[in-house]
Amino acid sequence: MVFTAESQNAAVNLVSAVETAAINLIRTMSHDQSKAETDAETDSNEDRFLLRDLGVERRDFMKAGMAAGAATSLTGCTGLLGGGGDEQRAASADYEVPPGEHDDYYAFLSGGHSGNIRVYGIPSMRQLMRIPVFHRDSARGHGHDDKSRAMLEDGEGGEYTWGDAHHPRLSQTDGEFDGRWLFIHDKANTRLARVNLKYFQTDAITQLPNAQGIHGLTGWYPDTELVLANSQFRIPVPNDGRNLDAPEEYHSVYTAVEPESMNVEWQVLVDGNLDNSDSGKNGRYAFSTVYNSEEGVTEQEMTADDRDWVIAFDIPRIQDAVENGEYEVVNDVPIVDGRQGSSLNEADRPVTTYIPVPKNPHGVSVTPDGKYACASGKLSPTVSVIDIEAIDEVDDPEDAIVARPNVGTGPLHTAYDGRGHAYTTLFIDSQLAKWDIEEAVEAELGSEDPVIEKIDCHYSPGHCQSAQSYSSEPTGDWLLALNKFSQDRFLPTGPYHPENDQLIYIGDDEEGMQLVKDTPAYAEPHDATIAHRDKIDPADIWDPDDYELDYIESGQQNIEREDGQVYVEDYAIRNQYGFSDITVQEGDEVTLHYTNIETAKDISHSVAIPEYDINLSLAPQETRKVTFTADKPGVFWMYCGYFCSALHMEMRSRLLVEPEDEPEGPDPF
Ligand code: RUQ
Ligand code: CUA
Ligand code: CA
Repeated sequence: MVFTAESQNAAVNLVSAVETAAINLIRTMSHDQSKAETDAETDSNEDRFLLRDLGVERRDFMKAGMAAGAATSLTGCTGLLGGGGDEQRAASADYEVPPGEHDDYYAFLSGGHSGNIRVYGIPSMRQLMRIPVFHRDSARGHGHDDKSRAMLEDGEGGEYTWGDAHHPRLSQTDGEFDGRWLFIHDKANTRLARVNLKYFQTDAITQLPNAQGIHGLTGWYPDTELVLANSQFRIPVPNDGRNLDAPEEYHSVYTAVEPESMNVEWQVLVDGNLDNSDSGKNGRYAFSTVYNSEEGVTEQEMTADDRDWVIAFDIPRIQDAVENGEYEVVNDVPIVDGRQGSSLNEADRPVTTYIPVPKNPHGVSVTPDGKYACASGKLSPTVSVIDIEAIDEVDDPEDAIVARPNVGTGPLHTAYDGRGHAYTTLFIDSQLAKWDIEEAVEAELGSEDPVIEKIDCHYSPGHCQSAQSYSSEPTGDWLLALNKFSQDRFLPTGPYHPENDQLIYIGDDEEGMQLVKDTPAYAEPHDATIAHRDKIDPADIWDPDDYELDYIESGQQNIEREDGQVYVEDYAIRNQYGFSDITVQEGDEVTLHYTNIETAKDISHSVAIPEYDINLSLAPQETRKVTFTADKPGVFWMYCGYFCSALHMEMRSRLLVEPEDEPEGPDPF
């Protein structure tokens, strides 16, 4: 079954024409929303005629607005795409988790440009916790103690103040979530972070060289031997000022990081630029979509061609190349040439295989049985289904594509239920399409027949993620649609609207999909990983063996002074610190090294210092330290930020900073 442009059915062509018209239309008008709205109401615009001639209704025009991602024409769209209301409220009653009861699943949602991870319970959609990753967070003291501050400062740009976290991935052993780590990337400042799931705490951040705009992320499965990260933006390699305005000399790389050491092991240089990524299940291929095979720098250039690619990375073959010295070293990282013309791709077993797919694909995900990699079309209403085993057998990589169902407009991401169904978000249609994978393989390319059912989403879903879909054992009951717009779904909160994460029950094939809950989300979850609670085993309190700092017992408090350096060792317990005051001199470098010696769970304390911008947060049995310069003389009440007991308000001690020069003037009081 070879896919050609001609073999697309009429529906596909029609929608493609709509897309093209829509993109052209939005291009000319995206600067001027009121003009766009006016034109939507009149027939005076040339492109509008084109849309009408194609038999496209207003609804499609609204969809066209979504197609170009512009802020045009969104108002008015809600009435057309509507839904919600009483039926859903009735359905949700069946899925309430009563007060005091626990959820079945953890959902880890990325926080987008908030830079964090949010932990939800499913099906309640209660937000259980936030895990700060790429930004300072005072409640959890992230970026407020020496270790986490160093993590945030370690980047090439010094201390970055934010990150853009998209694709959370749990570590797996033998294809199953092992509850050890969660990995998340920072698109903004090109980093990879590791969250320790014993403590729900970020424990490592690595800057990735030779890359920019780290986007797609996956482990190399079944055992997460590597974490694999896509670079979306093409840049000169190295990016040191050379080839500034020579885009043909820019490159995108696929980066492999060893999860234990967080060491950058190798990179693969590719043609085009990488978007999303997923790994096969058997330790061989990993896949990335490429939407800019044109290697353009403008939107027009990036959408010029009819075809882009899915790249299949042969990881063992790449590792052979690294072992054989077939690389160039840039910024201490071996870079293997995986471009189409590379000599490494002449051999029988190429390092990279470029599989042509319709223009500008977005998500790619591998089915739970490891058989297929499904690339969502974005600008094509189809999903391209790659038979992973066939990649080694076919002469023409395009022949590895065994299905291409027409699922609807703007397909972005695909998740699975383990019963042979796939669920694809339709950004432009504001829907989720459920389709049958094997039926798609049987059907003609471009056929709508494999689509079983669609459900409205509110509005414009980006990712969808079903329970344990990324592992080889999806549970097939719950699915999250992470919608980019909430529009009219919640009480208005001013010009910034929350996103809307919708919980959909997918466990009953006969009844069909059921929308169960709307949940407003602070900008901006892109993706999620959902794991059964049995897969995650968090600690109640810290085990001091898990950190390097000394544990400070009650009675062991101590102050050392030497050459302008003051090292304080102290402890916190309800409702006091070991020292009721600490005296230092103006200009001293002060280190506070504190242990929370509580053994009861849920009793956290902190050491907050007014006007010194310090909040050392301490979970039970945790030890942390913070270093600062005592550059302001005076009295500073160190206090506990957690309401830890009835005498919490009394839990404070004094930092006395002796002035360098005697204060002048009489006491006014
Ligand atoms: S990618 S939906 Cu990072 Cu689709 Cu956001
Ligand atoms: Cu400790 Cu409040
Ligand atoms: Ca393209």
